[in-house]
Formats: sequence, structure tokens, C-alpha cells
Amino acid sequence: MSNCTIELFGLMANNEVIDSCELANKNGMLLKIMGYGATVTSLKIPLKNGKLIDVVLGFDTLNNYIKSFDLVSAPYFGCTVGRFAGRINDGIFTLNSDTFHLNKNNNNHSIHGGKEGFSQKLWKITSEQDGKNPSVTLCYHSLHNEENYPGELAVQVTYTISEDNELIIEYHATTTQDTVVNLTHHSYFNLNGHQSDVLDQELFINSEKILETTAELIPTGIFLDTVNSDMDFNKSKNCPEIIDNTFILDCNKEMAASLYSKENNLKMEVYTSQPAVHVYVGGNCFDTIKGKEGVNYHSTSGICFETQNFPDAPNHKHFPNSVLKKGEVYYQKTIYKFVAL
Ligand code: G6D
Repeated sequence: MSNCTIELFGLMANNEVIDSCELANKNGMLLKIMGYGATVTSLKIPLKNGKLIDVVLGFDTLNNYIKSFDLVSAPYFGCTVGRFAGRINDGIFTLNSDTFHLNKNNNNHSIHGGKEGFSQKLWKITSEQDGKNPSVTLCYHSLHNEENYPGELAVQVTYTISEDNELIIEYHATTTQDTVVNLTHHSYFNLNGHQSDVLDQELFINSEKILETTAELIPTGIFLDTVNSDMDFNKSKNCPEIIDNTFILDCNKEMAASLYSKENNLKMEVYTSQPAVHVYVGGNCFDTIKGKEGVNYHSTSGICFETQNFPDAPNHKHFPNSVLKKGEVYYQKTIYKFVAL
């Protein structure tokens, strides 16, 4: 019996087919992915008491995912974000003495790949792997000058669920000419189930520095110490009502962050190869589109762990490199591990 099921998720306005793929592991963990934005639409985790809970926000229909990008502040539910996740100041960066002017979609800046970033593109399911750690790979070809980024970029994202109830996300990319790349995953997690809120869940972040930003969330280049401040999550504490900050990681193989639900005795551990995790609770798109199962989401319905390079990295020489050169391979990996206690 296959633990990788492909079916129709919906049709685009031009009748282009969007498929979904559901992966199942031996413990009953279920992951559903669909091709529009290479999006995680549901992630069901088995609890010790036998219940199965969906721990990510999302929509029931393709049309609601598409419509969500027309909102003043699109939520990017569960999608793959790129070509460059996060903000780029004034939508401008210089590379190899050429200056690039990106499409602006957030105040006077570019965010999450521009007006129509990877989150709104049709990714093709190119391979699926059955067996004990089932996986699915989706691909997208971003043309040279798409959203004014240089270089044709061939991107792959592979989602795997392991026997240890891990959601493993791996990105590969190559380019026809030097460009900038920063890919991330944008699920809103809620370990009490997608219909509740995260305020009583405990947040841990293995970091002692955040990026200082302007009022428009553009990094100034200054790193702020967080120890003994409101932004110090080295000791777990309840999720804040509002947070929209990039935490600098220096943890190699150690856990980067975690979330814990006392209600469900369920913990999610985050591991990543990325140099930062942008943690986000908030949003103002709610009460506009109905979430899955008709649930009315609100600003504390979920928390994002957007593991990534630093926002605006192309404009700060002391930030980690964000340039992908022709002939190089971009590879990043993030693991969201679920532990039922
Ligand atoms: C806001 O600043 C946040 C981003 O981090 C988030 O990805 C987006 O909303 C959905 O712009």
C-alpha cells in the first residue's frame, strides 16, 4: 500500500491542474503538499492518546490560497518563499557592479520575492519516494529577470517525513548567472491544533542576538543582544502576541528553536542549516478568508519559524553570503521534529 498519494487539488483560472501529494509514515503522521507555491496545506501529528491533530494553518481550496495574495498583507500560509525571503531595502541590490531594481510590494521595499514570488508559482511534482521515509520533490524554473532578479534559477524543494515524525525540507538551486537566493518555509504552526491560538504554548529560541530593524522592518546592520530582554527566549516562555524578528543562530547541529503545547503534550523542535530564523506571530488578513474546516483564523492562530539567511543580506557585506554564483549549488535543510510526550 503506497504511503504517497497524488490527487487533484484544484484548477487555476486557465484550467491548469494543481495536484496535491499526501505522505504518510508508519506512525500515522500525514503531510499534504500542493503545487501552487509548493505549499504545505496540512500536517497531522499523532498524539500519545491516539488523536491526530493538524498543526498548521491553511485553506481548504486552491482559490482561497490564490485570493489570500490579494490581501493587504498576504499571509503566505504554508508556502515556499523565494527567490529572496524577507525584505530587500528599497528593492535594490548591487551584484558584480550591476544594480538591480526589484518589484516593490511592501512599502517602498521588496519582500518574499516580489509581487509574484515563488509562493504564487506553479511548482511541478517531479518525483515521489515511497517507503519508510516517504518524500516528494517539486520543481520550479524562475526565468532570468523574473521580478527583475538576474539569472535563470532551477529550484527544487523536497519534503520528507521520517519514521521519527520529522518534517524535513531540503532546497537545491542552480543558476545560469550570478544571482541572490534565500528560500524559506512559511507554515504557521499551532500545536494545540489549527483552530486555537498559540499564546499558551512555550517558545524557545537558541539565540542571543536579533537584527536591529527600522520601523519598516529593514535591517540596519546592527546586531542587538537579547539576553535578559523581552526577546530572550533562551529559557522557554509563552508565545508573544506579536513578534516579527530575525534571530541570529549559532547552533550548528543543536536545536534552533522549539514550541511546546501543554494541552497536547506535544513538542516541535526546529533544526536548520540556515544562519537565522525569522519568528512571526501576527498578520492582519484574518476575519477575511475562512481557513480550513471553516475556522476563523486570527493574529495569534499560528507562529512561523522562517529559517533563512538574513533579510536584506545583499546590502550588508557583514551578513552571511546570499550570492549564488553560476556553477555553484544552493543547498539548505530544515527539520521540524514532532515529539509526543
Ligand atoms: C510580515 O514581516 C512579516 C513577514 O516576516 C511575514 O513573512 C509576512 O508578514 C507574512 O510582513
